[in-house]
Amino acid sequence: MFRLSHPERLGAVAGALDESERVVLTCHVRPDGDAVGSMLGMAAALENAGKEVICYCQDEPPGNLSFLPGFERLVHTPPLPFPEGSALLVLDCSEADRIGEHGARMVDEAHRLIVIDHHLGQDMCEGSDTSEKQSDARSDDFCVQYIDPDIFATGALCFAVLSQLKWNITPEIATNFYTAILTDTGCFRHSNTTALAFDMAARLVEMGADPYDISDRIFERVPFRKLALLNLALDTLSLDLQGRVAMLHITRSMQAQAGASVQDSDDFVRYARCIDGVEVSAFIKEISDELVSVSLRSRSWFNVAAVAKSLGGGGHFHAAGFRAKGDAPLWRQRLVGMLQPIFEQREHKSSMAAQEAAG
Ligand SMILES: [Mn+2]
Repeated sequence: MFRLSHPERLGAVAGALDESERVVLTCHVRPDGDAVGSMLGMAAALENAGKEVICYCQDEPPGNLSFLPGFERLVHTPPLPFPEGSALLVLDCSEADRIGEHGARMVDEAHRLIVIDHHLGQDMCEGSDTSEKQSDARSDDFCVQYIDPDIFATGALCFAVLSQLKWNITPEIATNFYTAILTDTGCFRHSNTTALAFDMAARLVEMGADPYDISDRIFERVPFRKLALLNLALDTLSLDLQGRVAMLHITRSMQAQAGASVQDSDDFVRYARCIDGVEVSAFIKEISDELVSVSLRSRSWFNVAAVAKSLGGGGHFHAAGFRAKGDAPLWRQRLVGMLQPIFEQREHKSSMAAQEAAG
């Protein structure tokens, strides 16, 4: 139905799900629309196929996802000891540690491991073979995975798997997968948006997803306190390095003043990113007296994942982050210092290229 790379892996994952009678579904920590949508969509499909399901995610999802059909399925207590004979379906995540504190043990105790993801992570099948106890007891097909970093959302891979199985896509499932695709493509604005994203979205709308209602519930019901916090954060917005870098931050006292929750500022980095001429943007959030979390975004050529990685974090080329000791003023200064030589190097290279072309 959909043309995707690695059809053999898609087939293996579809087959493994079909064979499993009991499935524990899980995703990454601090779950987003793609993680939750994928999980709830797959849970409904598996249950409709007569299987027993448990949906576990360590952290509470953002409140604006609570309208998703089946949201009440989510449990935050780890299913341990792992239910006998159950498969573990890991969605939007391919590292045991990213599942959370209990991820490694769940992977260790699962009867079978099935991974569907689009992150560049570790090979979970390889990782799952390391303990000796397992290699004897577990067959070759203990772990099957379908990981495609070129695909915009895990929900899209799940949709492809269900299509392969020819399982019925109900309006509930369509709503969850549409949400996964909508949120992970940034409303079809991110660089990962392809014709397939629109194709799948159109099919999901035909199958019962309501695009107006979903957008309304996710993006147009912002609590007032969030805008109060944004108001304070925008006061800190500034440009550096000739307008190519934009930064903003929030302190703990700003959060207290606005009565805001930690999640209320999750997307603030985009207010720095959207400024004309800005290549790199940063949002610094003080999460305790000693600790900040930093979100980095870039527009075109700048690899923010490399910067984040050098500071113990990670992410994608255009979107990355890290946590570090210190406060917001310190990290604003430090980041400018780190970014400046990279911009200078780029300038140097392009002026050399221009000279060569001229001479
Ligand atoms: Mn995702």
